Amino acid sequence: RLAMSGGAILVAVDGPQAAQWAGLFRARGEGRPVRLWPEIGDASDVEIACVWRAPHGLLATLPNLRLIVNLAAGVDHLLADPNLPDVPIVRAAHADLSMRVTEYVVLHTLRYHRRQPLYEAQQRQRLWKEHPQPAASEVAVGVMGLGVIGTEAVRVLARIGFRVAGWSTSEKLVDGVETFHGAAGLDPFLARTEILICLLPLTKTTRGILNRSFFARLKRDGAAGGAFLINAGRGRLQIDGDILAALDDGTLSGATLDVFPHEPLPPESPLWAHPKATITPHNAGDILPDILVAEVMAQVARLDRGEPLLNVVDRTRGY
Ligand code: NDP
Ligand code: OXD
Repeated sequence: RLAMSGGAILVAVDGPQAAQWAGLFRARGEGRPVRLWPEIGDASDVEIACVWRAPHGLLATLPNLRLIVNLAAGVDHLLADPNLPDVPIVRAAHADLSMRVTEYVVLHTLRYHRRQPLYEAQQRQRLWKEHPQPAASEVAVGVMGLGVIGTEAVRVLARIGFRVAGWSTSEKLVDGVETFHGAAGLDPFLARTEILICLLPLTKTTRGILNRSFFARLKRDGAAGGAFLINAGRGRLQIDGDILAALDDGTLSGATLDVFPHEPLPPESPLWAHPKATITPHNAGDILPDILVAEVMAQVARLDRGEPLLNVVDRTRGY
C-alpha cells in the first residue's frame, strides 16, 4: 500500500473530458499517481476517487479509498450506486460554477420578461411592432433551491429588480428576497410566482416535482403574461409529458429546459420542435477545470491534516 499522503487519484469520468481531467491531476496532483478509469492498475493504491457518472459498483472495488470527489454539483447519480463505500463524499461548489448557472437562469428569465421569443418571431416576418414592457419590479420570479447556486441566482435577479422569492427545505434569509420553506411554504411560493426557476437537487423528495398539478398552482395573471418554467436542476425533477400538456393548454406559456430524464434528449421527443420550448444540452453549469482541480487538492490536504472537509454530501438527505 502507498503511503497515506501519496495514494493514487483515480479519475473515473464518463465522457470526452476524462483524459483532460487526468492530465490536470497529473500536473497538479502533487505527485500522487493518477489512474484514468478503466485503467485502474492495483485497486488498493487508490485513495481518492474523482468521479462523474462513473459506473456503479466501481468505487466498492477500491479497498483503501478515503475520499470520493464528485466533479460536479449534483450527486444523484453517485448516490444511486447501491454499493457506495462508507467514505466521505465531497462535491463541486464554487463561485465560478454558481455564476455560470446564474448566467443561464438570468438569460432565460430576461428572455421571457423582455418577450424575446415574440420579437424573434416578428423579425422572421420583418414586422416592426413594439409591445408593452412591464418593469422587472412588476414580475415575480421564484427560485426553487436556495443552495450554493440558488442563492447566487436570487441575488442577481433581485439586483436586476425582479420581485424575487426562493424556496428551500430549511428557513433562509437573503436580503431583498422573500423566502419560503418546506411543504407548508410551497403553495404560497407557487401562487406568487410567474417565472419559476428550478435549481433543486434530485432526491427521493424532489423527483417528479415539476408536474402538471404543480404548474397549475403558478400565477398566470401577472405582468409576465403567463407562467414560465426554467429547469436547470435535474431532468428527473420534471415530467416531460406534463410540460408538453401544460404548454399546449396554456398552463405554461414557455419552458426552458437544460436537463431531461433521458440525456441526450431523444431526437423523437416532441419537446425539440415545440414552439414554446427552449432546449439546451445540459450546459447551464460548468467550471474551469483548473479551479476544480485546485479545490480538489485543497480538500485532499484537509483530509490529510484531519481538518473538516467542505461541501460534504449528506447521504441521508441525498444532496
Ligand atoms: P445545494 O445542495 O447547495 O442546494 C440545494 C438547495 O435545494 C438547498 O437550498 C436545499 O434546501 C434545497 N432543497 C433540497 N431538497 C429540497 C426540498 N425537498 N424542498 C425544498 N428545497 C429543497 O446545491 P447547488 O445549489 O450547488 O446545486 C443545485 C443543483 O443544481 C444540483 O444538485 C444539480 O442537480 C444542479 N446543477 C445543474 C447544473 C447544470 O448544468 N444544469 C450545474 C450545476 C448544478 P436547504 O438549503 O434548506 O438544504
Ligand atoms: C452539475 C452539473 O451537477 O453539471 O454540476 O449538472
